[in-house]
Amino acid sequence: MGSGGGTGRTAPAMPRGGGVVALPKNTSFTRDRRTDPKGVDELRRAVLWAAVVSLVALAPAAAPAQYKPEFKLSVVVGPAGPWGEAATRFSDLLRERTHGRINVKPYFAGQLFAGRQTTEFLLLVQGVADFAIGSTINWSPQVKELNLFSLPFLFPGEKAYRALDAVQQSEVGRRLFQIIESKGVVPLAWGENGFRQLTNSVRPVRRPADLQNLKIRVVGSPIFIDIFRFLGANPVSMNWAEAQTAFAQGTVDGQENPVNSVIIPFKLWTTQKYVTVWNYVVDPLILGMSKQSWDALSAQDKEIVRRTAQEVMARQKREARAGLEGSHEALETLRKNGMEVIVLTPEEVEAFRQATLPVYRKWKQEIGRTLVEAAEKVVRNTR
Ligand code: X2X
Repeated sequence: MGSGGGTGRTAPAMPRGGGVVALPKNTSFTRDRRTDPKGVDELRRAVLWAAVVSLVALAPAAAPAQYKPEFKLSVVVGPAGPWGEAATRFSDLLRERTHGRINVKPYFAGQLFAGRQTTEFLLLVQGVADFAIGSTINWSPQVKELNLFSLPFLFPGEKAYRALDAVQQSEVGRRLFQIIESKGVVPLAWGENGFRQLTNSVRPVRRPADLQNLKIRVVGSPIFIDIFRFLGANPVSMNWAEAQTAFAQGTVDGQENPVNSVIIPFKLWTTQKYVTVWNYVVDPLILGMSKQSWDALSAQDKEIVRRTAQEVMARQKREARAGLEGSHEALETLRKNGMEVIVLTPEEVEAFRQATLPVYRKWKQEIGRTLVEAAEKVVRNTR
């Protein structure tokens, strides 16, 4: 440090910025720092050096991992309902279990992707979002295999939920997770938006003919445009935030979304009179983490993140299905709020399935025959 001769000033122990860092006793400076700027440099260097030394000395006593102050969690919906509530629960639990090391903040209503919900996956890849509880529909433009769940009527009738779970737990589910991970997002757990049901403000829909010319808002994912075109409707793709304005202004006639996670929390009865329960596609959720953010975690924290994600999303799935799987209780809420609920019979469903077969065939190719056939086999073998 000091270099002999001069006034022999002892350096003060307080660095700029106020941290308390004691300099070694014998630290001295050779120039008067009031008159010699070089002395100031030396002092600064000494203070910095002392700061580094003392930080290193303190390190073992500090928290085992120091991460960024905030981890961002993207969600397309608001805080109400099973989907949004899972975001809050996951954030709270993770903060608690890591003693604040992983401080997650949920960004609801698509704040992080500024309305463009089909870009959520890219935000994760880039590390702009650290986490997302994302719909597989919103991620399907980047992960085309996720269109599997949007193949019309892949999960039929009574066994729909069991068949879905079986597919997710099978080689097909594992393959989908591998594909997602290879693109830069670590999938931690399956959740569920739910089976999507049709609502509209014009007339009850029981047959494909009833959909003729109805203007239906769909997500900006091309398979949905195909499905509704084949059914004779007039599909228009729109982000969820704008869609609600469109319902209120009556510029679209209808939409499709699950009961517990969207229709109820968004009170769609204020703009939509008729619901058709037809389970035409399912919309799983995935709680995923940006690979960049994941790689920065300690092994212990990775384990906590994974366990918490699985726990929270298992509950989320149960809540998304409550009163829908094996019963129709949840539909009562819709009736009570003035909606006319049309539950299609298996024969009525079959007419829609026939009408959408060309879409199924086309998208089976797009997604990949092998993967789709493996899923079909799991569905067939589900009792
Ligand atoms: O936009 C929708 O319809 C929603 C909320 O269900 C999705 O994010 C796919």
